[in-house]
Amino acid sequence: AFLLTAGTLREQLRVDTARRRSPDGHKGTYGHVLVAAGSPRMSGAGLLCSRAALRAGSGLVTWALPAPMLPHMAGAAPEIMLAPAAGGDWDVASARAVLQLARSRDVLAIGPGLGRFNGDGEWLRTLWEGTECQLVVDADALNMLADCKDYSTWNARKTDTVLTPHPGEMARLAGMSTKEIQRDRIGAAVKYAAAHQVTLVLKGARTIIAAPDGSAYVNITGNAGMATGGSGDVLTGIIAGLLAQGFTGLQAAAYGVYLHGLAGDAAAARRGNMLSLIAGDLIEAL
Ligand code: NPW
Ligand code: AMP
Ligand code: MG
Repeated sequence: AFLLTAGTLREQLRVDTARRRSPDGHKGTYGHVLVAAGSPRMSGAGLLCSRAALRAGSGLVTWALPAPMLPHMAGAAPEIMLAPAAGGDWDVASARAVLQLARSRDVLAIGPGLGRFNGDGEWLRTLWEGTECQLVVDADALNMLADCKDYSTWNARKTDTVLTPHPGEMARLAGMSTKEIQRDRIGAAVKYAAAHQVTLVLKGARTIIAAPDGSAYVNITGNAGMATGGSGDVLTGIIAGLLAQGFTGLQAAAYGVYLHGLAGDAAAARRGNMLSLIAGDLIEAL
């Protein structure tokens, strides 16, 4: 595995870390992210994810959410467009609505704060197989995936897929214990990414980014202040926002993890301590 530094990003991963907005670019130039996340008790996860996608530079962000949440979220972040995707709470039928919304978007990010519901495995399969968007799968959507034991037989995705498990989610995906995952983080990430042809981000101190081709990177930015509710939801939005601007799955995952950690370091420095860092600070520090 390689250490993930600015040099590695530029030279090995071909990420132009100095790139600027083109002077005549418009919001359509920088991609459109659709976020399907949040539920009544975890609305913040969807909001953090959507705001992070905007701060990472996506031209437009639409947040698909259950209709009853819409009046409460309107005004929470005026830059984000809201799209009702379910009549009540999330249900299996809402997959069709999300799929339809995704048709005119570039990236689909699913999972933060979604919760679980009847038929959620079918919900996930409909989006996994049906969308041509680049896909970021996090949180509850990872738990759905872990419960879909036949998912290796699903139609292969045509665009890049990024999975962002923390060690607990990784343990569920791999059918191992959290302790076993932590004992060999690089091995677990590399094996899973190659077997399922996805880019896998195994989070936690020293996040691992593993590519479908078997290569892997170890991130060294970030600090323990980021061990706070919602910081993973922010990472999902950052990676989605980078994908929208044309980065590949591996580039967006590696650059996103690196920037997420740098934002955490900057936010802790600005605050004077890491203990009081909260997830929203990461977004402001981007
Ligand atoms: P243990 O105890 O060590 O075996 P869950 P969640 C493990 C939403 N949120 N190193 C650890 O397992 C999310 O988006 C909403 C080692 C831990 O007990 C999800 O939808 C918020 N182990 C939902 O909540 C803010 C680690 O995993 C277990 C580890 C549930 O997500 C908060 C917990 O994982 C949250 O983001 C590490 N670094 N990290 C909102 N404001 O709306 C995790 N583990 O059971 O998957 O629960 O991650 O809290
Ligand atoms: P989640 O558990 O999904 O909210 O994700 C937590 C995020 O915070 C991930 O990006 C982790 O890598 C990051 N994080 C948590 N604890 C630490 C730590 N001790 N050092 C660095 N990053 C951390
Ligand atoms: Mg999380």
